[in-house]
Amino acid sequence: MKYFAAAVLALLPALTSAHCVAQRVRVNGADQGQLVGIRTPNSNNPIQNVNDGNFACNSGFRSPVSSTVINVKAGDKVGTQWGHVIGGAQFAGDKDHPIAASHKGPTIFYLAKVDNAASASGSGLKWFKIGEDGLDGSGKWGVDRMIANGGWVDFQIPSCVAPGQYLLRTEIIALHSASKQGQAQFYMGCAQINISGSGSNSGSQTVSFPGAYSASDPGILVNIYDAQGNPTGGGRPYTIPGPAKLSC
Ligand SMILES: *[C@@H]1O[C@H](CO)[C@@H](O)[C@H](O)[C@H]1NC(C)=O
Ligand SMILES: [Cu+2]
Repeated sequence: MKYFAAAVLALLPALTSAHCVAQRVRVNGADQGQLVGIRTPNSNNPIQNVNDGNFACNSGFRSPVSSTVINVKAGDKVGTQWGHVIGGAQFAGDKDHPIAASHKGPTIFYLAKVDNAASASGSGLKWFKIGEDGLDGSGKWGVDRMIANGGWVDFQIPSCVAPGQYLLRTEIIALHSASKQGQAQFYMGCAQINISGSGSNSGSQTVSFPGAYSASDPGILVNIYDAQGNPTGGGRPYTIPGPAKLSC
C-alpha cells in the first residue's frame, strides 16, 4: 500500500505538468537559438481564462529576457518551437515533449505592429492573424503536426505585411478537456521580429488580447471526441478561434 501510494505520488507531477512553452524561433529553417528573440515563461502552465491580463504574450519570463529582434523578410517562413520545459525534454525519454499527445488543438500565429519589439508590452496592441492550422479531414490536429515536426510550427509572413517591428504571438490551444467551459488550455509566447519588404499592410480585422476570444466560442467550448472516445473531431468541422487570417 505504501509503495502504491508512493508510486501514485511520483506520477502526479508528470500528470499535472504535461504542458509546454515556446522557446526558439527559426527563419526559413535557420534556428536562432534557445530563448533568442522570444519571451519564454518559466512556467509551462497554460492560461485557462480568456480574459487573463497576460493573454497576449504570457508572463513570468525567464530572465534575462532576450533583447534580440530577429530580422525577417516578408514572405519568409518563420517558426517557433515548443517544448515540454525550457531546454526541451524534462528528462531522457520524456513522452510529454514537446507536449503531451493528449493535448489536441490548433496552432496559430498573430502579428502586432510595435515601435520597439524588444521592449513593447503585449497589452493594448492590435493583433492580426497570419497563420492557423486546425483539424484536417483525417482527424489530425495542428498540435499533432507540431509534435511530428519536433515542436516546430512554421507559417509564412504574408508578403504584403508592411516593414517594421512586430511581436509575433504563437499560440496552441489544447482541447482535451474543452467540453467543459473554462477547461481549454491556452499556451502562448511572443517573438520579437523586424520585417523588411515593400508591403503596406499592418493588419486588417485586428483584435485585442485579452478580448478576442470568448469562453463559449465554438473552437474553445468544444467536444473533440468521437463516439469511441478518439480525439479526432467526430467528423464535425472545427472552427479555429479569432478573426480570419490576413490574405494578401
Ligand atoms: C529592421 O530592418 C530594417 C531594414 O532591413 C533595418 O534598416 C533596421 O535597422 C532593422 N531594425 C532592427 C531593430 O533590427
Ligand atoms: Cu497540459
